[in-house]
Amino acid sequence: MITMPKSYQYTHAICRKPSASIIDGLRAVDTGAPSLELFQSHHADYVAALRSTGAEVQVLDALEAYPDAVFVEDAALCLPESAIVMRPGAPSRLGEANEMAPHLKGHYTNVHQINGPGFIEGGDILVTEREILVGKSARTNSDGVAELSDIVSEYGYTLREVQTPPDVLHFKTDCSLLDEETILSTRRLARSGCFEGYRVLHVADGEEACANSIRFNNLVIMPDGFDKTAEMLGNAGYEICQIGNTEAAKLDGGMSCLSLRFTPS
Ligand code: CIR
Repeated sequence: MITMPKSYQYTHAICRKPSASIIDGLRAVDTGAPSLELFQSHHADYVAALRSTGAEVQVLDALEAYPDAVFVEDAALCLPESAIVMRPGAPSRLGEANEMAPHLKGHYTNVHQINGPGFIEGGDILVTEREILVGKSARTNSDGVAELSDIVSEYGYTLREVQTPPDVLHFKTDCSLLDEETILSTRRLARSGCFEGYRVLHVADGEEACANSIRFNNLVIMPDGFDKTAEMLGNAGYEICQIGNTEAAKLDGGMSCLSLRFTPS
């Protein structure tokens, strides 16, 4: 029997439209307000790319009360057996998790919740075929990781706590899964040794901002404008799809942040 790789073969995704309040989204460095119109256009291209692989993509309405709610990945972790509603470490994003919970209940019988006191955001979680890596960061602390670990161990997963590099928003800001064995990573993250035992492909020097890409079914979806890395991945045999990301990037967002990707079992 052929088993499908659960870490990148998906039947479903959930996205959320950007809201006009996106101009108030969190950012480490202010490089100007994102344009809602351009963000909407990039978002539509992103949803179309997900759908082009045959997945069913649910696009939720914009949430004006939460400027960062377009970055749905941070609100939940979706495994085949269950969904786990996160507890974002950014105070302005805490309420996004409860907004996501009812949508997950539409797909899953088992929906768990991180209740605290710890914090954890989905952007710090990389699910590979063999384990779940969680980077501690300014948004994710040990208590949050421990609470998640207790939940996922019920389903037989091994969780490994690692460290997001200093001044990097999320663990997956700096890495992506490409296949069962392969991780795309910045050199600064790979240097920590957290990917020992995996094949690591490094993003090209100066193209660190494309480390946040996603493998979604047949595609590697990357932000546009990182041609050296795109060429390297193409030569390595991956099917590349590049999507405009200038507006999300102003808010430290990339390809993984814009969707929850899953195959409920
Ligand atoms: C934030 O700072 O929370 C948002 N402006 C960006 C979130 C990006 N999410 C992600 O990397 N998973």
